[in-house]
Amino acid sequence: MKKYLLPTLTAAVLTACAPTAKTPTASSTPPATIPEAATQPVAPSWQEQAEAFLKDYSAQYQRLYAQSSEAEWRSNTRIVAGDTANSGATARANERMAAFTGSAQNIQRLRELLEHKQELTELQVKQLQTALYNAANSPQTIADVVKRRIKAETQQTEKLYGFDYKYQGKSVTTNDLDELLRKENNPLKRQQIWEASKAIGPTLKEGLLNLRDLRNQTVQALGYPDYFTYQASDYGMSREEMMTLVRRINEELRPLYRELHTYARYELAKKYGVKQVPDYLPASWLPNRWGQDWSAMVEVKGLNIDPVLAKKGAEWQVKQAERFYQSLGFQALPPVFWEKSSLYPLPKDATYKKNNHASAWHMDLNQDVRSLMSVEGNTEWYETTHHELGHIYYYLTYTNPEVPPLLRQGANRGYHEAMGSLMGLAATQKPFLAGLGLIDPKAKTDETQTLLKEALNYAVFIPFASGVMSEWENSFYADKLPQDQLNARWWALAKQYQGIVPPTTRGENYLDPATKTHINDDPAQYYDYALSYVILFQLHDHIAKKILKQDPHATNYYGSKEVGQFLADIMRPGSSKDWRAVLKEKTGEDLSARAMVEYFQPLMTYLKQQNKGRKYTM
Ligand code: X8Z
Ligand code: ZN
Repeated sequence: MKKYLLPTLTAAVLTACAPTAKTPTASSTPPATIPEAATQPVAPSWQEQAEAFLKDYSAQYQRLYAQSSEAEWRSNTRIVAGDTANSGATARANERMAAFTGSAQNIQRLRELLEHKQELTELQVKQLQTALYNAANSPQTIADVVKRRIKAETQQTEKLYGFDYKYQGKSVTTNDLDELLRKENNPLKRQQIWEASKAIGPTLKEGLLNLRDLRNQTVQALGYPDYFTYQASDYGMSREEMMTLVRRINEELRPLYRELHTYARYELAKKYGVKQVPDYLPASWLPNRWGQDWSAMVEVKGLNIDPVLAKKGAEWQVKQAERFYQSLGFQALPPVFWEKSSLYPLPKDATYKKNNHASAWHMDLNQDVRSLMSVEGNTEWYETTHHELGHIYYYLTYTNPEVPPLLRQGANRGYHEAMGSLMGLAATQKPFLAGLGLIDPKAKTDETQTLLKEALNYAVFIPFASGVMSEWENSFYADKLPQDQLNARWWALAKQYQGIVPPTTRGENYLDPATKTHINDDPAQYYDYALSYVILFQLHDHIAKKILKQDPHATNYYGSKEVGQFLADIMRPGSSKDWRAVLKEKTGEDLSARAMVEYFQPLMTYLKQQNKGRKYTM
């Protein structure tokens, strides 16, 4: 999903059209003298005042949001080296947005209205709080800092997605590198591929350090100590509470990870013909640039859909994902999605580049929904396509008259990430694939290997997301990690949480964390994905057992309107309902890794048996 630097107005614009100028404050400041014989107008109640403010505010917010999205879209889909037209237009649109959402008058009015919380409706309070939260991302009391930050973010995006990756002297895409890392068996070549994928790091260092300061300074103006704390507060949590939560999740998955880690070290050493099994996994051995997904290590006979996906092609995958959502009762994607999305890789001879990481956009907080992807026919993109459509259907479902524009968001950010990943999991289970005709339904398949492959995807992700990424960003933003320790800290965390080490020493001349796009353009939020996996297993457990009455390991959601209802009910209120209450109400549970741990429990016996006599190093 895409997150924006949010907005505000210049003083001139404010007086002309800001909602505050039109909102009477008669009840709090009565005129000193009341003209005789004048009929005393009834002062509007706080509820009426909030309503008037929010009506105006939301209309302007939505308009500026759409302009910002449109500019950002262009900046992310057409990256031309040396071009300044797009970045200039994007910076201006974002500055207008910032000038509005962070305006001193808006902030003052929001605070004033929130002082009368007791007299307002819950929906009003939630909107006002959201607007105040948004304001902290661009307070105009420090307009210059905000302006510099907007510029720096635009420049960082250009550097990040304009980078020309080279392998063996030729330009390659990140899709090419990912494919090579999944397939190459020669460890020396693997190391070169991995190193090629990290070459971008140093080019991002100066920009990232600058952004850290600007991001911290921005939110400090409204009283948040640092940018990490600011992002955690979106969940109604302190930084410490968030770190405690992600550490707990990591610990709950740790016994499984320890088995997977031991298993992978021995299996990969065998595969690459290395006699001495290493204590820690060389990063270049793994089929993913950051070691966040090892599922390509295992091929389950009878369940490998890569060949059929390659044959059917990229377009089919997007259409198929849509059909799956439709089968649950969601509507067809609107024409604008097909007309304006950027779904496939650019042609080889394109004179420009585009953002190479998948995202979904709610352009106008209304019906204009688009996705930016580089879909190819393979399992990874098959899942990612389902993931992105999850965002799109979330957007479309909470875009309804009951949900005001300011609350058109996930119950929390993790929910937004969970929906599509859940559908991605469902779309790879055997009964589903058989129903779709993607595999031979009569083929005998090994359930343990299937579960192992899933664990190498979902369980392996947790130490990366809740460990390495979250801890690093917490250090970076909140603890002001010194700039000569950025890479050292990254690899210390990778060793501690993932049991992964770099193939050769990686000094501070590299910046390996910056090769992860989120570090640059989705800052201090990566725990969203860890939480999303935890949530998705909770939802899946409920759907399988309570709705479908199927084994969670072998479900087929296809065509179940009841499953669609269940998901749509979670999506429909957006962020107008408390996220904890939603989970409790829909699953009967609080947020917990219980379902995820239980799902993989049958694998533990197998792994322990496989790992018998092997040396454990974590
Ligand atoms: O970044 C994403 C999505 C963004 S909408 C494609 N994901 C994480 C990642 O790629 O690192 C999905 C799961 C993990
Ligand atoms: Zn996403």
